[in-house]
Parts: sequence; C-alpha cells; structure tokens
Amino acid sequence: ELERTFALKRPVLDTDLYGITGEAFSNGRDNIQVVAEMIKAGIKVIQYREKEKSKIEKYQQCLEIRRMTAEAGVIFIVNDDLDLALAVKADGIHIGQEDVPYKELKKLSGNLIVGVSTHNPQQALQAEAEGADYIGVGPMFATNTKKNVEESDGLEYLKWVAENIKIPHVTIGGINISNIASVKQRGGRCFAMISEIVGAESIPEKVKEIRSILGD
Ligand code: TZP
Ligand code: MG
Repeated sequence: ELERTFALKRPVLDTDLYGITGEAFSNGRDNIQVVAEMIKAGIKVIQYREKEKSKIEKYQQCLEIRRMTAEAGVIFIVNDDLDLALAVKADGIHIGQEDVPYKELKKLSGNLIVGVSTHNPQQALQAEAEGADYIGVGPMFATNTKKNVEESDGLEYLKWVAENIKIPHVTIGGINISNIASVKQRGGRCFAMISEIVGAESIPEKVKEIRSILGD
C-alpha cells in the first residue's frame, strides 16, 4: 500500500529548501506535526533525522511520514538507517562519512536516492566518483544541532563545490534567516536547515520569510 514518490532518482534537489526533522529541536511538536507543517509550507524534500529514538519508534513515525509525503508528492529521505528506508519505501537514504561507505551501501540500496554528507573537496570528489546522487555540503556555520560535526571551511568549500562538482548539492549547518543570503551568494541553491525551520513558531510563516529573502 505504501508507495515511493518517484520511480526515477532524478531530478532530485531541484528545489530551494530541504527540510530535516529533529524532535529535540521542535518546540514540543513531534516529528509528524513538523512534517505536516513542512508539507503545508510547500517544502518538497524532507529527511527524517532522529538520533534519540529506538528503531521501532523511528519505524512507526517513518511509516506515517511516508503516507503523508507520498500523498503530497514530496520526496522522503531517511537518515542513517537503510533497513528503515527500505521497510517504509522511502525515496532515499542519507549517509555521512562515519556510516557504511557509499561504495558498499549502494550494493544494497537498489534504486533509492543516496545522499552523502561531505565536508571538503576530497570527500566531494569521492562521493561523485562513486555515483552518489547528491552531496551535503557543510557545515556552513557553527551549529549546536549536530554533535561532533566534522569541520569545514563552509562558504569557501561551497564555492569550490559550485565550481567543481556536477551532481546536485545541498548546503547545511547553521543556516538561518540572517545568513542564508551569503550562502546563496557563494553558490548555494538548495538549503537544508534543522533548527531554523523545526524550531519556528509557524513553519509556513518561516518558509515564506526565507523565500522572500531568496527572492523566489
Ligand atoms: N550536518 C551538518 S550540520 C548539521 C547536520 C545534520 C546540523 C544542521 O542543523 P542546523 O540546526 O540547521 O544547524
Ligand atoms: Mg549518519
């Protein structure tokens, strides 16, 4: 009964905002409520990222989010857990440098979209060479949302990616209303935010404000 939103991988990230969950930063809302608001706000790619729940709790939330995103035509990506992504028929999986290497993961991930977090040119070149569908680029700025985040030259690294990498990229890390214009100016096209969006009093209002800054 569950259905993937897209039979084909591409185009992915052909959109301005990439929403990511995180219940701990959501002002008392749960991930389901946050996703409902993101969909209402017109966000077209949503990643389930949840570091503080058991697998069964994550599975239950992902099942519901898969139903919601499929109905809305929104791409649904699961962070970290390939079993979870496959079980709920997500559209994609997002992994970091500390997860099972992409080279191995892709043997198991079928036609799922696979995104890889990168923090420097060497990691970006490797992800592209190995066939990743998109890369995460960051952290752009300091953030309290992710623990032990690998350092990056942020805006300088983004500029390099914009000039040298052909697969789509999503910028992440400490992006907010006050600095998003500087990220766009360095070549950012798709912007991922956790705290700025999930922590907003009204997510649709926040998204409107962000879009007015981006000029779309
Ligand atoms: N990866 C790099 S920074 C980060 C992740 C998941 C956290 C982004 O959260 P915020 O609140 O938008 O800084
Ligand atoms: Mg991970």
